[in-house]
Amino acid sequence: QGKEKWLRGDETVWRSSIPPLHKDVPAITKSVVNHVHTSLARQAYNLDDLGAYQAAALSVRDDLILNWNDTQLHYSRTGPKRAYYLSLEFLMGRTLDNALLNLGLKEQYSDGINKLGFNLEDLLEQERDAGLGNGGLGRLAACYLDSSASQELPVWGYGLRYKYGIFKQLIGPDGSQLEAPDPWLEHDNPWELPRLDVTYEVRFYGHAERLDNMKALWSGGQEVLAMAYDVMIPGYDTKSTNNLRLWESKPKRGFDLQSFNAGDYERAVESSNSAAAITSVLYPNDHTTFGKELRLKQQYFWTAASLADIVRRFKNLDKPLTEFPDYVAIQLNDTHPTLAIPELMRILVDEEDLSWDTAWQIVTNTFFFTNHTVLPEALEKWPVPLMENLLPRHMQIIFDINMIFLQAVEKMFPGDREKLARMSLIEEGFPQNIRMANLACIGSRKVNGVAELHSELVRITIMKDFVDFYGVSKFSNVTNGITPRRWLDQCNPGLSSLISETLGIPKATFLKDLYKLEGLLKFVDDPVFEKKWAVVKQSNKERLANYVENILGVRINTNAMFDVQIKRLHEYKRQTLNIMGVIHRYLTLKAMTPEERKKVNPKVVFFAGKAAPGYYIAKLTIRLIINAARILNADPETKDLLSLYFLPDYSVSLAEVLIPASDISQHISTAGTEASGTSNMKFCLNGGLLLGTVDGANIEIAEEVGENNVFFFGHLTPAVEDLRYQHMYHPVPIEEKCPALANVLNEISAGRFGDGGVYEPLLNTIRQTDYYLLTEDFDSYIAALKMVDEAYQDRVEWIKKSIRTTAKMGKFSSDRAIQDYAQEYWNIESTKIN
Ligand code: B1N
Repeated sequence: QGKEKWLRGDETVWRSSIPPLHKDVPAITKSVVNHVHTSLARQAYNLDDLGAYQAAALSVRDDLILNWNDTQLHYSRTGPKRAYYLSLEFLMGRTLDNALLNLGLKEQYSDGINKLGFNLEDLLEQERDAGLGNGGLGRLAACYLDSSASQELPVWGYGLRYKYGIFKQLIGPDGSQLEAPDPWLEHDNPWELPRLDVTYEVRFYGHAERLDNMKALWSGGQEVLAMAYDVMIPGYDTKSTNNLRLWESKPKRGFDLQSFNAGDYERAVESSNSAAAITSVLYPNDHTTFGKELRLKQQYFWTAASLADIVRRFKNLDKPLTEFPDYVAIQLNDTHPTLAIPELMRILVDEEDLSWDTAWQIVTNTFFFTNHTVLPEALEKWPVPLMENLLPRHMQIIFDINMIFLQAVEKMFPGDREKLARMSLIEEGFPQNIRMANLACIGSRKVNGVAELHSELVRITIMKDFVDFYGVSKFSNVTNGITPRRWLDQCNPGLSSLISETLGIPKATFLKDLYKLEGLLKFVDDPVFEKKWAVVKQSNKERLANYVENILGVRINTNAMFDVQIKRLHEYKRQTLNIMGVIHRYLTLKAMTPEERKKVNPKVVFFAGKAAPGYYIAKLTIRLIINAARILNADPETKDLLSLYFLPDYSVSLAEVLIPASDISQHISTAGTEASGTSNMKFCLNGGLLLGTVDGANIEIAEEVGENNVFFFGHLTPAVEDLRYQHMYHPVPIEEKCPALANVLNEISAGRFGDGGVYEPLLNTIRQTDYYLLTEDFDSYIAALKMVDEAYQDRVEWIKKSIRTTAKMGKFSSDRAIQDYAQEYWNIESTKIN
C-alpha cells in the first residue's frame, strides 16, 4: 500500500491540504460560519433557523465525505467481497441528528450552535424526512444500512431517487384522508452527492433478435440515462461510512432536436418528460400490485443501472467473470428487483459471451431473496404482453429459464402436471402472467422470510413445491431487527442515558451490543431505579403532549395510559378492531354510573398511519377514527377517562416522538398475516408493553421477554384457515357470533359518529365475509384490554414489566440480523478503516 506511486502532483502538498475533521467546538463554529458566508452567501444578521440548519448540515456533510472517501478508497484498494442491498424503498427519515450521534459530535455541535445564537434541537426540526418508502419494508432497509456501516461491513444500498417521496397526509373537513405531494428536495438536500460522471444508458422497448447459443441482440426502442446520487451512511462509533446509491432518470439528450427544429415543441419535450417521469414518484401502495407500466419501468431502470455499476466495479478487480459470486452478493428486497436475475443473464450471455449454463451458475450463486409477505394480493405478477413490449429480451430469457427449469422439475416429478403448472414462472390465463416470486426463488442461492412463523409459512404455503424440489435448506429465516442507535439513543436520549448510568458502561457499549441490556434485570426490584425509569417515560409523554398541542391545539392528560397503534392502514392490520374496541369502551363508560366511573383509569388512544390513496376501506377506517374522536373528545361525561387522537402524516420523525411515549402498543393482525412487524420491537425497546396477536415477530418478542410480560389474544394461525372456511360456507349472523361487536356496529350505523350510511361498506366487510376475523377475535381482544387495565393499576409491577421488556430486546438489534446475512448468506467480512 505505502509503496504505491503517487499519481498526481506533489504528494506532500496534497496530504497536508486535506481538511481535518471538525472535532472541537472552535473548529465546528468556524466550519459552520464558513458555510453560512460562502455556501449560503448569508451572514449572522440575516440567518434564520433553516439557514443555520443548512450550514450545520453542510459542515457535518464535510466530515461524512472525508470518512466516506477513506472508506471507499480502502474498499477499492483491498477488493473485498461486497454485498449490495437492492431495495425500491429506503425510509431514511432525518439525517442530521443521526449523523451527529454516529460521529460522536452531538455535544460539540450543540455547544457550537449555542455560541452562534441558535439551538441545535430547533435546527434538527428544520430537516425534512427522506420518505422514500411506504412502511416497514423501507425502514428495514434503512436500519440495515446503519447496521452494515456500524459493523464495518462492505455493503452498499441501491435504490431510486424519487423526486416525490411518500405523499403528505392531510385530513379533510369530513375527516377523510387527502393526499398532497411531498416535495422533499425543495430546499436542496445536503446529504447527497450528485455524480455527474456516473451514468448508464438503460434501454426500453425495441426488438430482440435471437442468435445462436441462446444469445440475442436487443436494439432500438428508447434509451434513458441513469445518473447516480450518493448518500453517505455513517457507521456508529467508527470511521466506516458506506454508500447508498440512488438513481435519477434523465433524457439522453435534453430534448429531441429534430422535432424542435421542425417546430413541434410539444413532441420535442415529450420524450424528455417521459424519461424524467420514471423516478418522479414513489408508488404509495404496499401489499397490492397494480400492474402499471411505469412501475415496471422503475424496476427495470433501477436494476439495470445498479447491475451495470456492480459489473463495472467487479471488472476493476481484473478477475474472470466466473469468480463474480466470490466478490459480489446481491440481496433482493422482496420481488421488486427480480428483473436483476434476467438482466444479469442478459449481460453475461449477450454482452460477455458466456454460455447459458455458466451464466446461470454465476447468477444463482450471486442473488439472495427476502420475502416480506404471504398475502396473495401482494405477490407480484407482470402480464406477459406488457413485459414482451417493454423488455422483449428479458421476456425471452424468462421463457428460457422457465423451459430449462420445468424440464428439471418434470425429471424429478414425472407426470405431475399440476405441480408443473404451480411452479411455472408463467401463470396461465388471459393474459398470461409472470410470477416474480417464483423467478426470484429459482434465480437465488437462498430464500428467507423475516420472522420464524413467517419463514415457516413461506415453506409450507407459497414455496411448498420449491421446498420439495430444492430441499428445505435453501429456505431459512432471518428475523428482522431495528437499529438501537436511532430507535433508542436518538429517539429516547433520556432512557439511553439512564441505562448507561445504571449499567455503569458507556452508551456505545450497549448500542453496539444490545444483549448488554440484560444487565438491567438486576435492577428490576430497585425502587430508586424504577422511579427513574418512570420519570423518563413521563417526560416522553410530556414531549408527545407538547407535540399534540402544537399540531392539534389540545392539551392531553399525561397521567392517562397512552395506548398507541401506528402503522400503514390495512385490513389485515385490523385498525378496525382497535377502533371498535375504543367505541365499545366508550359505550361501556356511558352506561356506568358516576360512582363506577371513578374507578376507571384514564386512557388516551393514539392512531397514526397512511392509507394507500386507492384503498377505499382503509380510508373509511381513518374517517371513522377521526369522527369517533370528535364525539368522544367532546363528551363531558367520558372525555377525561377516554380520549382518542388520529395524528396526521405519520412519518419516521413522528414515530420517534410517539414510540418512547407509549405505555402499551397494539400489533393485532389476524394470525399469519403480519410477516414480522418491526415497530413492535421499537416500542418494546423503549419500555412500552405489547398487546398483540400470536403473529410475526410478536411471538419471538414474547419468547424473549416471557409471556407474562406481553398481552396476547386471539386465534392462532392454524385456526385461521378453518374459520375462514366456516365463514364462507356456514355463516353465523354477527348478532349470534359476537353480540358486543354487533352492538358497536349498530351504533355506528345509527349515526352516532356522524352519517352512519357512510360507513356501511366498512361495516359490511365485518358483517359479511369477515375475511380478517374480527368477529372471531373481538371478545378475546376486549378481555385482553381488560387485563391491560388491571395490570396498569399496579403501577410498580407495570414498571417492572417495562424494564424486563427493554432488558430482553438484544435479539432485535438489526446488528444481529445483518451479522446473520453477512455470515450465512453473503459471506462477507468486516474491515477496519484507518
Ligand atoms: O415488511 C416488513 C415486515 O416487518 C412487515 O410485517 C411486512 O408487512 C412488510 C409491496 C410491501 N411486506 N410487504 C411489503 C411493501 C411495498 C410494496 O410495494 C409489499 N411490506 C412488507 C419488513 O420485513
